[in-house]
Amino acid sequence: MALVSKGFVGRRRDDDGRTPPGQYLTKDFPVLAIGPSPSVATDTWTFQITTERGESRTWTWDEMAALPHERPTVDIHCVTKWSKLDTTWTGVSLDVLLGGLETDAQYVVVHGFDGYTTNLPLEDLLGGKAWLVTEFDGAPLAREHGGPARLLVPHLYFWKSAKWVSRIELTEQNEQGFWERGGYHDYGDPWREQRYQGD
Ligand SMILES: Nc1nc2c(c(=O)[nH]1)N[C@H]1C(S)=C(S)[C@@H](COP(=O)(O)O)O[C@H]1N2
Ligand SMILES: [Mo]
Repeated sequence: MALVSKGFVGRRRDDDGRTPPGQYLTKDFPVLAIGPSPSVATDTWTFQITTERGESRTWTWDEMAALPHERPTVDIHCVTKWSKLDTTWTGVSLDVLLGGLETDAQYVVVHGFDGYTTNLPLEDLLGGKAWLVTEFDGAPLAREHGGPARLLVPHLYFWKSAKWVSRIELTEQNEQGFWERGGYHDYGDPWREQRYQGD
């Protein structure tokens, strides 16, 4: 009698291989932050991009709202090991915000209104891979998740997606942010399990 175990052919997962190594899927949306959520009013909100040459661009809430928006549906992966599939956001592509900027910078430091910082290569904000988002699931982004506006960089661990985003600083050198100084990885690719420096 042939004994055929499904285990031999690999257990089929319902995620089609969309869960990076070491991650589990959740339907919840956990909240993680280094401190209390700052209160950021949209009537005084501004978002700024500064370059290594000392140039800057600033948008008010209404100016940001007037830009073309996209509605990406993406998977997100937190270094604390939860992943969430098919999350839908509304926001402005970083390609729009960075377009035509004169810079030789290869890195960015992203700043939040709570004093949070995180670093990544400039390239990872370009090419349809990153958004400044103001809605989750078709509703205004909740304050605990970074409302009124956060960065969304879903191809990297979620700590790179700065909540309450205030400024993106273009830098020539790689300058570490809050978690990166604390030992987390400078790049943070979930598919290569780049959780900590040296991974
Ligand atoms: N401004 C700011 N952004 C932040 C953080 C923070 O403390 N402050 N925490 C980061 C971390 S560690 C994670 S995992 C995600 C969590 O986002 P969530 O609370 O919406 O799940 O936000 C990231 N962005
Ligand atoms: Mo995190």
